Amino acid sequence: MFHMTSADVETFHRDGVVCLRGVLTPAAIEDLGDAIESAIGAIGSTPTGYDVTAVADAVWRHREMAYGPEGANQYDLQALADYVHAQGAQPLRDSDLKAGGRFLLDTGVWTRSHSMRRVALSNALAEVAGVLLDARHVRFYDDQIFVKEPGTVERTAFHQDLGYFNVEGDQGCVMWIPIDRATRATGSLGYVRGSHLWNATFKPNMFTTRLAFPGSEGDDLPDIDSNEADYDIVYFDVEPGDVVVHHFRTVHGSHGNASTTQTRRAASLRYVGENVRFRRRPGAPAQPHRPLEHWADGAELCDPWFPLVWRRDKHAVAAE
Ligand SMILES: O=C(O)CCC(=O)C(=O)O
Repeated sequence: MFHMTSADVETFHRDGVVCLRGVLTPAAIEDLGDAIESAIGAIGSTPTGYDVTAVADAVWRHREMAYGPEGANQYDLQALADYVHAQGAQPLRDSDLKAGGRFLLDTGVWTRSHSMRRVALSNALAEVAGVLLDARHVRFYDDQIFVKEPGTVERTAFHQDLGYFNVEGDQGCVMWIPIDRATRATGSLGYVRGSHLWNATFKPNMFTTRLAFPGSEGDDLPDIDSNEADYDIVYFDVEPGDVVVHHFRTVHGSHGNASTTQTRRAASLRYVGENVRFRRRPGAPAQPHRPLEHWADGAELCDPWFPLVWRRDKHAVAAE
């Protein structure tokens, strides 16, 4: 079982991010690989799976194209495209790369995949969250998977995760878990050290452009993407098995994938402590994979949609 040191905890509190090496077992890496591959295979037939590259091409290159995919309904892509054009927003691309790869994402894969559930609800990761968040208990909030194929030019605009989540509070972390080797040039995440302490909640942006979602609330994030040198940004060279944990207020983003052979696949798992409450955030992405319409602001997350995965007194509990 992975042993976290007090230096790891201190780094997380100071920087808002810590890279933990060799956390996952080979079986867990294989489970994540299976979950990611089946999510990729299902893009176009689930409510939350998107080929971001195809959408970006439709928005900025071929305006007459239909905004697919057919089966996804998390975003009203036509309305977003109209908003992007009305605002004159530009795509965020690594223009020096030879294009060819796709940026793919999906959300809530754990609701469909046993393999994802095995990893996301495991004691190993839940305990890491519990210790870093100094929590009495930990609930799993949700997941996303992010894939950048070789030659993906789309960057992930710098952003803060809290603005995308329907919660309020401070006890939250996100584990970015690559199952392929990655560096800054091939899409490893960059984190602005200390940004979790900026005392701001930023508007969620659309990832492929810096533009915030229409109607979203919060502060405007400065243009970090064009001015990386002005910020203290750390990129980790990662290997399968590593887990990079950031506070859900830490600002982060990634470049495209300059590799010509190596895909960059990652799962992003989100955990919250007992102080976090439900809060419907205007402009945050819809949640078609789970029924949250009737939730009231301020409600505790005591519900199987936010499985209890760890308790300090018991160390581990079976998921509710
Ligand atoms: O993998 C990416 O490019 C984005 C991941 C991300 O923003 C996250 O896990 O919060």
